[in-house]
Amino acid sequence: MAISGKRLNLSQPEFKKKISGGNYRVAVVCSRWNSEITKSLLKGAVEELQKSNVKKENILISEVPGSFELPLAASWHASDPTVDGVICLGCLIKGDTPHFDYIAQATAAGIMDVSLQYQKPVVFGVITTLNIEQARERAGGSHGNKGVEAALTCLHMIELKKSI
Ligand code: RBF
Repeated sequence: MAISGKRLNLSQPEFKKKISGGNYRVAVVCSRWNSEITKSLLKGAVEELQKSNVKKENILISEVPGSFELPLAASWHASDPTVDGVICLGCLIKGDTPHFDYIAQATAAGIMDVSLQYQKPVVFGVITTLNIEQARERAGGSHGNKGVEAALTCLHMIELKKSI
């Protein structure tokens, strides 16, 4: 999708909104599978939170083995009343067997369930690509960094919730 001939990307100025996250507390759950990619997503997300003044001590980072474990760890954080939002980061790369579809579907549905159950933003920052090159392009390459976008989405949704 494109805006003015450019690819749609949530970290573009059109989508950026100045948010003062000084009092926000955000959990970031990051999958270790394809860690070359997920480390970049994590770096992007944490830097973006800090740019919006979220304090270091209010960024709670947890690691899980793979994307399939993201919803459970997200629910542990979301159940904490002091946590305003959760960011889930992972990277699923399509292989020769159908595992990709099962894991991607379960992860996406699980993350949405947690969000609705706890009435808090639980952001889907999981890259699902056909190969590692496409993943690199979305983890700090030509398509931006989806970790940055996940952080912006989380901040936006926390602010929206507080305003409603
Ligand atoms: N987890 C990911 O986050 N990304 C993957 O690309 C990925 N590929 C997997 C492929 C297979 C065949 C299996 C069995 C697991 C894979 N996982 C992957 C791990 C999965 O998310 C989970 O951690 C494990 O299945 C244990 O519950």
